[in-house]
Amino acid sequence: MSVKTAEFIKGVVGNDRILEESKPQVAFIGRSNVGKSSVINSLAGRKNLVKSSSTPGKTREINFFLINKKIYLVDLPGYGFAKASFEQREKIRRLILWYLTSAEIKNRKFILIIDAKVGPTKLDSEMIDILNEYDREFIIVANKADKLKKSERNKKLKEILEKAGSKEIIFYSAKSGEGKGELFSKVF
Ligand SMILES: Nc1nc2c(ncn2[C@@H]2O[C@H](COP(=O)(O)OP(=O)(O)OP(=O)(O)O)[C@@H](O)[C@H]2O)c(=O)[nH]1
Ligand SMILES: [Mg+2]
Repeated sequence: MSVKTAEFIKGVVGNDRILEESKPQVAFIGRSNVGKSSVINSLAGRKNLVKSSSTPGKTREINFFLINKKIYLVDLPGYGFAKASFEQREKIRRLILWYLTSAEIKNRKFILIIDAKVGPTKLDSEMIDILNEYDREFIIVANKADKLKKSERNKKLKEILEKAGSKEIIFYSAKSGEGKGELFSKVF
């Protein structure tokens, strides 16, 4: 498959008919600033389909992007943005949990993005627990792998596997394009 069309459809903060559509949804979830928007752009082969920014915490809605008129890539707001107020963080946390636990969406999988260098944080581990609890299908993507020395890889991989359980991990770099083919084939 190749990406022929990629378009922003809408941002939602609660119930919406888009959730009940039968098209598959692939949702990107992860800490603020981990590179969710950049990963979506790199997969779609578009520089600015999703706004990525050096100011974290910009995305506050659940944004839907339609690829080739048949599959949604879903950009969730990032959790754990330290500079946001408690209320703002709670609001985002509730929104993520609402989407994650929502039963209407039938055909859906999750791409959990973590920072390859930092490894899974406490909040990432919590998210993994919730995904497992609700029996959601997910893949872990370790983004910003370009920041990792080759010699650090195995150690990091072991650390991530330990904390995440025996899940599949893809080392990825939205910057260099590493891992793109592998993730692409899982998403589409
Ligand atoms: N070195 C490196 N930097 C990256 C990579 N992916 C993203 N970044 C940078 O990380 C910053 C955050 O990227 P975003 O894609 O906006 O992150 P996000 O997860 O969507 O952030 P929020 O929407 O705020 O939650 C930007 O400055 C990107 O340029 C990567 O693979 N390697
Ligand atoms: Mg973003």
